Amino acid sequence: VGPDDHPPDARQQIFDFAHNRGWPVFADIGSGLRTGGPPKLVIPWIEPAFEVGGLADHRAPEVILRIGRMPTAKAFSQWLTRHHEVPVVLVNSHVETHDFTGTSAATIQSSPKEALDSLGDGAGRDPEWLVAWERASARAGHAVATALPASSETAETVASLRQLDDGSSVHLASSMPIRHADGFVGNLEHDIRVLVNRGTNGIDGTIATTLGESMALDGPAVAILGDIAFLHDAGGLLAAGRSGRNLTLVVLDNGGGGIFSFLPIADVLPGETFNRLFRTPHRTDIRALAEAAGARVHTDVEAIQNATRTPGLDVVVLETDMNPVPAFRAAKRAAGAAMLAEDHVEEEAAEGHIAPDQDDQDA
Ligand SMILES: Cc1ncc(C[n+]2csc(CCOP(=O)(O)OP(=O)(O)O)c2C)c(N)n1
Repeated sequence: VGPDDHPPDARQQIFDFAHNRGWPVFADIGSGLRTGGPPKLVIPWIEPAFEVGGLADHRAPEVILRIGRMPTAKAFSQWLTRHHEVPVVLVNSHVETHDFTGTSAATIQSSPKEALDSLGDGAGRDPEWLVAWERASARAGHAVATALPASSETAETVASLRQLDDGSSVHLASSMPIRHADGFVGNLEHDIRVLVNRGTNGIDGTIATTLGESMALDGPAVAILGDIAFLHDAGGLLAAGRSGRNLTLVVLDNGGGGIFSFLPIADVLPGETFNRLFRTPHRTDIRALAEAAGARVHTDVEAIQNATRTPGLDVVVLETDMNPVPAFRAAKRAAGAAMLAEDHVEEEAAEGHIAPDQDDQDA
């Protein structure tokens, strides 16, 4: 299930549909299906599961029902293009097709509710298959919890989300915040609303968008965004400060565009050239800028919960490693290997047949 605004009744229907058939639900963090204590058939580890040699290669599905936009996890769209033999039925209530991989065998142009109703009851149920996925998912959660370096921006994103109270909304910005959260926060007990802008994936207007979200929704509004996205919307920051809305902006300050470190060219160009042309480190004092907009400024993740409980604008600046790649890959490898354990493929996992470096993300 991809990132989309699925209403609560559609979410419940997706859970029921999957439960009746014994299917796992691979849910993007932007799908709304991973918060508020979802059932364990919701598998949040899409990136490691669909990696080359991951569990989806060993337990390949006979058919995929893809609901909504393309999930964020790069490994999933790459898996689809490697597995043309697996038919994908795309359920899509939008006019656009959202199938840039060109892998859908059929499209049902309707809401998930109508589509699932039309698919009838769950003949051919295989409970063992679902249990195997659920157990693999639990193992992945434990593996990620121990494999994530504490100070990495992946861990900071996960910790930030865990600070949020029920009833909050959180905007996950392009480029890395949504990927950290989608990949490694797992399922959340907290009843928070996750908002993402998938499609053009621009870094522009992130603060203004979050301000708009805070006006449309009740409860505290939060954004988790990179330093470049923050600076790109300095005008939105000033408006947020003037608005009087309860807004908390969590800035992952990795000194530039962290996503570009995933590009193959990062390994080829001399560091200085790569920085100048791709990473584009800024020299702006983020805290001073936030204070100029009237924000209270904090520098640790524990400040987030209190900030969301206090009216007005708060900016939490978390300084992280310049290169998010090692922690991201370490977590993915650990989760992928844990999913494979117990599934008659331990030897291959131990031999390192999970390809670690297939995750060059599209900026
Ligand atoms: C409006 C716009 N301009 C340029 C880009 C290309 N772009 C993609 S990611 C990125 C850097 C983002 O840096 P930052 O906000 O610090 O996030 P990080 O990659 O570190 O998570 C840029 C410039 C874009 N997506 N949108």
